[in-house]
Parts: sequence; structure tokens; C-alpha cells
Amino acid sequence: MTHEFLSADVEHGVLAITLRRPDVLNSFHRPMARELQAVLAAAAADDAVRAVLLTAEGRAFCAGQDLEEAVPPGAAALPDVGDIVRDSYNPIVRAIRTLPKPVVAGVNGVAAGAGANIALACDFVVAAESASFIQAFSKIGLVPDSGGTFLLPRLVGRARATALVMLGDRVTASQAHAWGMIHEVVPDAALGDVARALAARLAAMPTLALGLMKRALDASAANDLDAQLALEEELQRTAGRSADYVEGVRAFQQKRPAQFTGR
Ligand code: T3D
Repeated sequence: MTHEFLSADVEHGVLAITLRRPDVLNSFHRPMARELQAVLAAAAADDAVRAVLLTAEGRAFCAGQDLEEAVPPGAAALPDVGDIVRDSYNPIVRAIRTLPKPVVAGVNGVAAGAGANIALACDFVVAAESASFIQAFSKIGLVPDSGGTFLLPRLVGRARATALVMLGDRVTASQAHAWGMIHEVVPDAALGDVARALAARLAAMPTLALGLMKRALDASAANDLDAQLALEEELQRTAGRSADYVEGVRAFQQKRPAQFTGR
């Protein structure tokens, strides 16, 4: 598969996706959104992919919607912004959350608007010290999309989520970490190595079980305790039939490191 606005390479079980529109801070126009959707769909179907790393080229992670595309200067009519959300962002966020494999975001600079919320939709966010997160929507008269109103209250609580989305202030990586919004902050020069190492570590783990964990954690947002206990029972039954469960127990008994295959 060839791509114009991102690169996608699989190595040692890790699919590394790099957004490549640095001149416009990797903001999304429709072609880049479509390419990311296609790459994520292919990752779901490819057993060779056991973890995904999403990062970006240049000084920013992603500035959200390409505003030149959305409203070309001098355009006579406004776009149906709901259509853009439906066609570009909702499929990306759904693909990340339903991918039965862990996704790591390596946030190398500013992540704004949909760019911030796509990062937060990933299972792990590792950010460079100089990175920042901006719910930029209120600055242009829009509401948060790409799951922001779902994810933020769950990550940081309602009071902070309200301030983030209404005020639209820039949140530094260290503040985001202190609030529990992201997994880790690392020196800028270490971001690539740390994010890759995390993705590689996840890719060597029991992929099927990690995918089921993702399902269970996401379902917990809407389930009561009984429903969640029933779901855990079902998912544990599935995990218990996997080759990696057999391997994990054998490795424990034989006092050796487990060699998981992801199945
Ligand atoms: O259609 C819809 O709108 C619906 C979908 C909504 C989803 C969304 O994501 S809405 C939110 C859209 N994003 C924004 O509002 C963020 C806009 N960008 C910024 O506020 C700032 O660029 C940043 C705070 C992210 C970074 O600021 P700074 O000072 O580091 O960089 P800059 O100088 O503003 O930007 C550098 C270049 O990137 C500049 O181009 P130039 O002057 O060098 O030719 C700038 O125009 C361009 N750029 C940055 N963000 C966007 C963009 N071009 C198009 N779209 C962008 N979003």
C-alpha cells in the first residue's frame, strides 16, 4: 500500500505510522484521514501487526482539521462540518478503540483539536517534554469531537474537562501527565526510542489478551458491576483458550521467559 501523507512500516510486530504533513503541522485533510483509516483497517486484519505506534514528522503531532481545507479562503458556502467529523474523525477514533491490539501515541509536539483527541484515544500516550495539548475547538466556535467529550471527563474529571474544552488553553505535557491524561513524559531527544521500546514491548506480549483487556476497559464506562463481571467471565474464557495462555503457564512452570505469539 502506498501513501502520500503518512508512512506505515511494520518491524518486529510494530506498525509505525508517521503523519507527514509537517508544513501544516500534520493537520488532517480528507486524503490524510482516508490514508490513516486504511492503514488502521489493514492493521486489524494483519496478524503480523501486534502493536501500533502513531507519531508525526516535524515540530508538531497534529493540529487537527486542516482549516484551509474546511473553509477555503473566500469560499462562498460553509461546509457541513458534521460530515467532516463523520467521514474523517469518527472512523479513526472507532478504529483505534476497536483495534484488538495496543496503540501507542508518540506525541512529538503540539496536539490540537482532533489531533489532541486522536492521541488521547490511543491506549498509551508518551509525550515529549515540549509537547502540549490544546482543545482548540472553542477558539473557532466548534465543539470538541473525535471523542474528546467522552474521553476527557473520564481521564481528568469533569471540572478539568470543562476548563479544557471551554477555555481551550494549552496544557503542557507535564501538566497532562500530572492530571492523568497521558502515560509518560520524556525528554524530547528520548521520545522516539521510548515510544518505540514501549510499542515493541507490547508487540511481544499476548496480543489476544491485550485486545480483550482493551474491550473490557472500554466497556466499563457503560457497564454496572454485574455486567462487567459477566463480560470478564466471557473474555477470560476466550483468553483461556489461547495458545499464549498455554505458553504463559508452561513458561512459568519451567521457569523461563514466555515466548508469546499473539494467538
Ligand atoms: O471542519 C471542521 O473544522 C471539523 C473538524 C474539526 C476538528 C478539529 O480539529 S477543529 C480544530 C482545528 N485546529 C485548530 O483550530 C488549530 C489551529 N492551529 C493553531 O491554533 C496553531 O497552529 C497551533 C496552536 C496548533 C500551533 O501554533 P504555532 O504558533 O506553533 O504554529 P502556527 O504558526 O500557527 O502554524 C504553523 C503553520 O501551520 C502555519 O502555516 P504558515 O503560516 O507557516 O504557512 C499555520 O497556518 C499552519 N497550520 C497550523 N494549524 C493548521 C494549519 N493549517 C491548516 N489547518 C490547521 N489546523
